[in-house]
Amino acid sequence: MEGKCSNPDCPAPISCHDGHDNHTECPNWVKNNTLKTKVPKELSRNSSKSSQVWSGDVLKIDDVSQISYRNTPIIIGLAGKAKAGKTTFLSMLYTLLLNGQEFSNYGFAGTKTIIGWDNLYNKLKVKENKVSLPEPTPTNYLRLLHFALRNNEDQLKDVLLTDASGEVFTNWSQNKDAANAKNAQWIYDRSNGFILFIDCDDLITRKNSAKTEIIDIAEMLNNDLKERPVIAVWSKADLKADVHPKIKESLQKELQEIFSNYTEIDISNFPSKNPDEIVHKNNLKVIDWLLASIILPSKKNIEISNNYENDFFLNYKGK
Ligand SMILES: Nc1nc2c(ncn2[C@@H]2O[C@H](COP(=O)(O)OP(=O)(O)OP(=O)(O)O)[C@@H](O)[C@H]2O)c(=O)[nH]1
Ligand SMILES: [Mg+2]
Repeated sequence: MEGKCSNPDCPAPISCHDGHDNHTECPNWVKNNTLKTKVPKELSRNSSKSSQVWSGDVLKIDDVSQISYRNTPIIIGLAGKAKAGKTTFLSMLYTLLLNGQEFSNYGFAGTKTIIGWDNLYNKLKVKENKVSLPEPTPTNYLRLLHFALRNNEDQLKDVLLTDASGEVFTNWSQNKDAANAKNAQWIYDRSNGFILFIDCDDLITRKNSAKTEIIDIAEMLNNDLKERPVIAVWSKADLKADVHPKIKESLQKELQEIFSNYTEIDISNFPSKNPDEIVHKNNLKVIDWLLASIILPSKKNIEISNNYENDFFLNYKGK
């Protein structure tokens, strides 16, 4: 098991400093390795309420402990205005995995939200340029979808992807403390990285007003971001050629100025050929980039160079 104990002198997970047979039962370990799930009252009253019993359905805020008991999950926050393509992105991710596509450094190792994924998959029916799509996410919803992923070193990573209504992000970008923005703030406080949705369709129809809304969300994201990575996705990129070049360039420039740990990519759910890079590859690359930015490779052993190469005594390191 991975993780680190809150007691700096403790070597757990190798063994427990306080003598517990199982280090995961030690309060010092739990303090560092259990996701804090302090829930605002209003959130737990609405549809985020958990059934506490594993059902395979999407997880609610109160259910996070079903995942966090084994290691601290990586939470990826999907941020963007209404109809920006957030839920469809999730549906497409699962559809691609079902069709045998893979993340670049991680193998799919299971999910606790199989019913939730299946519901999304069944709503996204791709038939030759015609896609039937999910309904708008209700404003009081905060769903979490889960993947367990395994890397080449056989380490398990739990990943949770958030799905909340775009309306709450627009409210949040105006006032992060607003009562109707709590789900967005929950996502902001807990996510390890973010996907910021840029809706090409909206940029075509609403032009600068659409751009301003994206910048507002970006600025609020940047408010207390620290080093957390952000990937901007130009969603509905099948339409990107019709976005006015000046809007495209200025938006790109402004986002680059706002964020430091940042990249961008085009994604779509409408393939115009088979395979179509922006559909079949880029949706997965979004997660690849975030995981690579969040999970930094473990530090190599420090190599100490010395100037005693010819001195056998000073070079002796024991056997
Ligand atoms: N052209 C185009 N339209 C798309 C694409 N993906 C989604 N759409 C359209 O965008 C609409 C909204 O997609 P959703 O995934 O529901 O958007 P959302 O961000 O989850 O919306 P909220 O839940 O309301 O916040 C869909 O109903 C489609 O009409 C795409 O790749 N290309
Ligand atoms: Mg949605």
